[in-house]
Amino acid sequence: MFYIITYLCGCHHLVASFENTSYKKKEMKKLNLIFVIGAMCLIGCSCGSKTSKTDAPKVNYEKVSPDFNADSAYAYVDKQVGFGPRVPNTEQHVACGDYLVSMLKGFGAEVTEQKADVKAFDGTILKMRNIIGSYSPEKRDRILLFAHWDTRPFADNESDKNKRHTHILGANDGGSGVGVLLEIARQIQVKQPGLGIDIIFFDAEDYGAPDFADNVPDGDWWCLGSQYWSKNPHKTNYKARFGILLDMVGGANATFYKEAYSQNYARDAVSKIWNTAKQLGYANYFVDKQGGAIMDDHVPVIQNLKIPCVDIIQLDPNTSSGFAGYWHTVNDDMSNVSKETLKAVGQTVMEVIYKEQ
Ligand code: AHN
Ligand code: ZN
Repeated sequence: MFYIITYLCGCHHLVASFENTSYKKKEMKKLNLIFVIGAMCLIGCSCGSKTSKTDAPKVNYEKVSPDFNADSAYAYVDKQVGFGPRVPNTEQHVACGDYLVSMLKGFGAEVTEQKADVKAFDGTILKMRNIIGSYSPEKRDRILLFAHWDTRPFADNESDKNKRHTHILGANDGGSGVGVLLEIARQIQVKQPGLGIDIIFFDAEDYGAPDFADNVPDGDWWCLGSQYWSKNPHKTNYKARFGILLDMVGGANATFYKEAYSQNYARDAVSKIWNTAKQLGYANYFVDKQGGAIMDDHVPVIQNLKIPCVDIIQLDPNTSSGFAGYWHTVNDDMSNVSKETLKAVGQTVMEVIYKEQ
């Protein structure tokens, strides 16, 4: 099987260099004091909660964003999965799309639906539906947040051939990013960040040609919804300072490496996100290393609208696909969705957007 994921940075040698740093006395005192306060806080925290040491937010960092509620995000993922697979041209897809529109409206967003017929690799005409929720649409300075909401019509990574035509549930691949963004929408309604925010749920991301398909014409068959929107944005001259794509952000113990297109085209935004995650105590999830290049919804947005975009996507260097073992299988269900991961991603993204001036 051909995977678009390519590990551009195959340098697995860790360069651990401990510099011979000489601190001035005053700075040493300051550090000691911070250490003592830090230790006291840690003792205090460990008595009162079960938060693990590595996941505990850094004591010397004061977050500015509201608390992201992972129970709420989890419930939004579960609700989507409850519709069944959300494959374009199915009634479950229509029902889930209606739910997403009503949720964004309920959270006070200005909602635009973008419907179009797009052609899939096998000639099928897909009734595509991009769903856009805007906050403070009058503001010029904006941040774009996006995720795909459709799920794959093939479980083509199943070892059992008979299962490869099954529509997948897409709890992680389809549900998780949308669940996190719905919770962020709920939070924005309560407290507006300084910049305008657009949340886009892209359709038809995951209808790419499976390996078992014959005579697939040349073309870009993935990311059909984001290709369409980036060539026909809902507002003329649409611009955003940067974009953040959430794809497969619910897996237990997920690792988010710095995806290569993001690193090349949105280096500053990548640094912002990974540094913020570290400050919040989520460095275990947001690994400070480059990952492979993934053809995902951020690529058309970068190419067609020149908006620097970052893909937060779970990469696993230990699997042959580069993604989680249940990726594009019938096992992408709620059992693989972790509230801890949703929290790490949701809080990090919220902190980034509320910090932005
Ligand atoms: C490919 O592997 C071609 N694209 C990765 C993007 C993707 C698929 N995200 C979810 N499913
Ligand atoms: Zn997928």
